[in-house]
Amino acid sequence: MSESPATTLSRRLLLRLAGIGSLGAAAFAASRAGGAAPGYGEHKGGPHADGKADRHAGHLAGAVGRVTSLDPDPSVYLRSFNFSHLPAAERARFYRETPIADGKLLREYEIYAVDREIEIAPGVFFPAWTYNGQVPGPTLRATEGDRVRVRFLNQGSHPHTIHFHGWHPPAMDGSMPEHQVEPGGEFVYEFDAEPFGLHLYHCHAVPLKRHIHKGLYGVFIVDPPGGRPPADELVMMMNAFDTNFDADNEVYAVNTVAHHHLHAPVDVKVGELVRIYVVNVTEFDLVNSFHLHGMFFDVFRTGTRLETSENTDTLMLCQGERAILETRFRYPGRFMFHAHQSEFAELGWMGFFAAREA
Ligand SMILES: [Cu+2]
Repeated sequence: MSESPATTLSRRLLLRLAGIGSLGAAAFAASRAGGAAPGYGEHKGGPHADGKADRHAGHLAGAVGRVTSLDPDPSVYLRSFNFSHLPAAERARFYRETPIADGKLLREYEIYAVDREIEIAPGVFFPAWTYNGQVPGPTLRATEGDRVRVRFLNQGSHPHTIHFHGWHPPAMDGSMPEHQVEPGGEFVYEFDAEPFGLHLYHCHAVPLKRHIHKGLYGVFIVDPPGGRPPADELVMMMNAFDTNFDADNEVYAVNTVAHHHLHAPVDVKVGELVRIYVVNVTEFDLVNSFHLHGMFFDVFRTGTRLETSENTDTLMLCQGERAILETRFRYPGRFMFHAHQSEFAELGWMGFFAAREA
């Protein structure tokens, strides 16, 4: 959290190179982008008669330009559960469900680790380690009491594991030296899904902070036996990237791509129940937070109770903590959401909801 002058310099340097942030980067980026309007909002800067960019343009926060590739697309990840974004035939390769006793399901997954470069901000490519080629990994979802069987194949260049949060015996923990799956190897994790709640999974090979922050993490949702009330459901992983490997993050986001939801607001309907599964996996910073403008939400910490414990507009989460948020949009229009750590917001962790009349 505290920054040495050298750290600050490297962050600011990267800001300029990436065209992110509010500190004078706008003029640089506008010239690079052929004068396209930087960032977002109604207040657009433009060239003055003397040819210099309007200094007000520098007041805008947000990534300038767009990433060249959205694969995977954070807007798709947002509402994808158990590979639901894939065509049926392709999905069946990675996810199958089979009825077993007492109305429960056997849920079988194929998860593979693979090295892959991903674009996390315009022009900023990160050499990620991924589950199934995506960061975060696919969202896995079961109902309490279901049997979960995950075939894990390590096609990456380093030893990896999958460590699930939830009840399971030690042999399924994916955390000990003997649990490491060597490149080319595989392992089958199997356990009953419990307790109901919002959990996560991540690699637990050493050094742990490197394996997690490189991208090996995903969301694991366990629904209560009776389910939750119908809602528009969204998954948001608060993550960040140390692009110069100095154990400090340069780019922040929900779902990997800096400021993605400034350009592609999250569509929601006025009056409809919206449920957000928020997980913090941010490495190197002690806390992260979720702040929503113009409204409040109910909080279900770890999702392990059906009664809310809190109603707020700002939620703080340590690494590994998570919470289910529920709210209804009262008014149509744009609502900003972001980390309440201003620096994180300016470095990518900021977006919009766009609420429309149903
Ligand atoms: Cu790993």
